[in-house]
Amino acid sequence: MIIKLITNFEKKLQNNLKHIFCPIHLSLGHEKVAKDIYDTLKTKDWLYSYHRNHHHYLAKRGSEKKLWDEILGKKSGLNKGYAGSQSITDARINFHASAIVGGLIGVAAGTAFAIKKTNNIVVCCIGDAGTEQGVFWESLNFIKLYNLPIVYICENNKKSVDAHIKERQAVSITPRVKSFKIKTFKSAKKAILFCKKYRKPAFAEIKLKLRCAHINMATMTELV
Ligand SMILES: Cc1ncc(C[n+]2csc(CCOP(=O)(O)OP(=O)(O)O)c2C)c(N)n1
Ligand SMILES: [Mg+2]
Repeated sequence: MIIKLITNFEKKLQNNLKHIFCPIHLSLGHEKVAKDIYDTLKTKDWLYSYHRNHHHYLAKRGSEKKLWDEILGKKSGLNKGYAGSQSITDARINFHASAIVGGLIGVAAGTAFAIKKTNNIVVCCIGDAGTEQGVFWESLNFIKLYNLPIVYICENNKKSVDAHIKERQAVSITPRVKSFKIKTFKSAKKAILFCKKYRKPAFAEIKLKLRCAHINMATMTELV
């Protein structure tokens, strides 16, 4: 059901590109992570996302209508049409996304520190290129040191724009995360359930294939 909602939403965007003047990163192929988020996270749990975020937002039970209007730059949009697709925020459901690769990794760790004594957890989704930001490794040290209730989910589609992971990374991601003695998983759902039960940090690397272009963007000629 949620997977279908996401797939239909993204395909509808693909069919309306001529009305969209912000860059959009569709999540076709990434839906299974969204399903795990939908099945496990509560409204008060925190979800941080990145430029490819529509599936995360809809899985957090965000408003389909407000997201649609936002991407179309309307006043009725989630952030009054100012955020576009990439940097959306919905404080009502503790959801934030950023266009900056790795931009919210440290914020997520800080949030986990702040909410440690509540019953809620923090989930932070990143792409494989997110692990190439130094803040990711600094944050792993921090969350392990303070044993924080946070899950980093890496959606590894092996690509950073057009660069394949083999051209960018010398060593696989999960073994490096394991060296921090953080529990690692291949399933987002299992990682989230572990974090909820033991209130300890976890990491999940999900290998995916993106089933669309990296980005869709109206050309400058269409804009003028
Ligand atoms: C700090 C920073 N550097 C570069 C970019 C340009 N950029 C936008 S998307 C992207 C690729 C990101 O790849 P990944 O995190 O694996 O996510 P994917 O698009 O594959 O889902 C890059 C380099 C950016 N947005 N922010
Ligand atoms: Mg990628």
